[in-house]
Amino acid sequence: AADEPDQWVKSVCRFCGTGCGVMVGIKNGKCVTVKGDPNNHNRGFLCLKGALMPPIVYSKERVTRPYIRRNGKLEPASWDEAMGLVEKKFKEALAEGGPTAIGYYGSGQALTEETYLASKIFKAGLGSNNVEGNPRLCMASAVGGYVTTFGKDEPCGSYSDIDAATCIMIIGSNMSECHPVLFKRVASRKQADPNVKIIVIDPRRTNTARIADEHVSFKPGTDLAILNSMAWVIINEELDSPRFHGKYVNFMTNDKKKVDFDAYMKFLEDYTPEKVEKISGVSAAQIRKIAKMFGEASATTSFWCMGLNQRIRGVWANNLVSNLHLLTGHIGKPGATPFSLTGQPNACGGVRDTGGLCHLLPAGRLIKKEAHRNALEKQWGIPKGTINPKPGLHTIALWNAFSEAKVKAMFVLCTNPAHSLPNVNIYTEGMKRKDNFMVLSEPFMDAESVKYCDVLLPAAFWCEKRGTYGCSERRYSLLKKSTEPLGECKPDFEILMDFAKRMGVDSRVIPYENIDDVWNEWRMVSAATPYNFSGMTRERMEKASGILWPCPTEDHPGTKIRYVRGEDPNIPKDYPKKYNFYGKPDGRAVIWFRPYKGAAEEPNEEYPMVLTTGRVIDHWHTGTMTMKVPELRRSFPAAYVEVNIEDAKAKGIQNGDNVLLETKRDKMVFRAKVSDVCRPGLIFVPWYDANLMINKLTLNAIDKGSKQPEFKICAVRISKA
Ligand code: MGD
Ligand code: SF4
Repeated sequence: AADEPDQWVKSVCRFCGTGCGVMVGIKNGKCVTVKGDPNNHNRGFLCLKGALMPPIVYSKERVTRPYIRRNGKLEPASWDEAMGLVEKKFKEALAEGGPTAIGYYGSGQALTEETYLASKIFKAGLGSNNVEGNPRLCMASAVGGYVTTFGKDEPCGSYSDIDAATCIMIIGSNMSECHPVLFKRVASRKQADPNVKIIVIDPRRTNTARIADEHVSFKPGTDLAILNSMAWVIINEELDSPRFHGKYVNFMTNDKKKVDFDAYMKFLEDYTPEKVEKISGVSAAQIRKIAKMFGEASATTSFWCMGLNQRIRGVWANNLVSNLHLLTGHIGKPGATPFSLTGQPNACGGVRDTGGLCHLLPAGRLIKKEAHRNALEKQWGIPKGTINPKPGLHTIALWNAFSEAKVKAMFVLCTNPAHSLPNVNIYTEGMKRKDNFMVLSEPFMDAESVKYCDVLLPAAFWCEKRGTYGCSERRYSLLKKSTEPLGECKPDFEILMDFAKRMGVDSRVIPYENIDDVWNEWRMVSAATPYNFSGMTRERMEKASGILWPCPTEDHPGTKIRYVRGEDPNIPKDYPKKYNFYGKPDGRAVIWFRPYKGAAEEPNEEYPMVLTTGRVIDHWHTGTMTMKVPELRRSFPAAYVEVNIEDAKAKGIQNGDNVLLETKRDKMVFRAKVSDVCRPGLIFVPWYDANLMINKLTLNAIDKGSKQPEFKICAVRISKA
């Protein structure tokens, strides 16, 4: 047919952390269609977002040349003029304030190689550890949870656990809308075997909850108490596995004291189902029921996402899910694993693995550890002592410092902070200042951050460049370049290299001809660590539909289960025990005592309800991409507020009425959607709409450990507008 592509090029979906494989259909050098890759884990399925890419690539809002802001207006400029100004401003900031006066703010949607490169340029080339990115808003608590429990970041299992699980617990995740193709796999598992039990723990009765045997609706923020109570029931019903936890687990108090199992039982006495019913609003009978489901199953897998991560107790909530797996031994067997779902397509691969945060270095190394810095300096061939031993500023601290013009020059790439940061008015006010400077690499003119940047660089988009994404299950896949960049657009790799050269970065720090060189260096850098990407050569990646790390040799198939002898290549074949949590010095994972504590801003007399925010199925984050697709825009044209029927009745609110939302920070009017999705006392607003930015109302309180903001809970007042 006339519209048939003349070529199909293997790639990966641009959106969620499911990481579906796609085939990009090319005709006359243009991307004309997209279909699912039948050989990838998604088995050819895609959701609408993943399938409807062409109108995004060719949207009329594409930025196709550089711009400089002059007298308040963005005016076209040449690449040389734009990059010349970036160089001048960054050099001035360095001269005035030293390396802490500059910063990089990147993304879990940038390619792995791009984040590795940016982090290296700033940390090794310019002496600044102010390297952050939107994964701090997204997965930081999961990182904190894994590192404190297992000693190493990233999930232990893989998507194939879904097919073997007999109980699946989904907590703090609206998987059906946020990871639709993965949710399809869960629903298919349930359909094929109705004896498989599904538990959904969520204060909203989302579409995810509609396949649940038990939907647990609780007072927002009290899930920590529920998880502790499940542990209490599991022990009291003798559903725990002393053989497992006796051999492979340490029990640890909140202040890091090693104690015994009896002390844990004592700690849990505050969380009997009857006590937790009073805290959470969940009946003791339901807590007992789900705990038994979890413990009695032959293999339980738990999934969670932002509902646990975007909390001031995010790390603790993550620990508490892993506790249940370590208590019961539901770990390291097919179908049995704790599993955090990643929000973005490359938050794992790009940022966490390659160390694109202010306290990290590649492959799980830490800036504050001298041995880690020195090992990396040696591998990078740069003088010992080059890397600054002091971690940089985390995301909220970095943007606070930029707003106060203490950080003077910021490089923003592949993220839209003027829309996505919490309590965003503070930060957009800061971006307006004349005494700081922001350069933005962005493909779309209507992204909110474009309004505030001083230089705008036209970024090549998705199919216009080459590199890797690493999705939730540690699977890395290659995105091949399939079309030429529009106009004067350049891949972020080229933009970053140009920046580094202009800044006079030592050529030993950036010895790359092309993006494949960066990948090969990353393989080498990972090789001495449990990450080990050595076997993932570019030649292999060209053909394979993704490989799961660790993958130490070219004939290694990739690793589905970590920490188990015979599965994880980091454990010697003659290791005397079956499990080895090698991230911990004694090979034992940790069951943490994490008490329930309330949210940063509990409802009160003035603001008596709870506001929560999140995604809808058809939109991606700040909407810069999905709002360009007519079908997706039509299905969710504008943000709204979801109100429970009882609350609506009490306030005289009808479906479709305008409703005023007020928090301590700002107020805004939304259309009401009255339904039974939210529990009474809770309202939900999706955050994709640039015309109705809910982040003007949200709170920037952060988790003490992970520094991740509490997007999921703040106090709000609603009234008919
Ligand atoms: P995106 O819309 O994904 O949101 O926040 P952002 O990262 O700010 O922004 C990506 C930007 O990169 C877009 O403007 C897009 O057009 C641009 N882009 C696309 N491709 C490329 C490319 O190849 N190169 C370059 N240079 N640019 C590109 C996400 C953040 O938001 C995250 S990760 C989470 S988890 C938080 N979630 C959240 C929430 O749940 N509720 C609320 N209220 N706020 C939230 N904010 C957080
Ligand atoms: Fe893309 Fe996620 Fe949809 Fe898969 S489920 S097609 S990765 S948005």
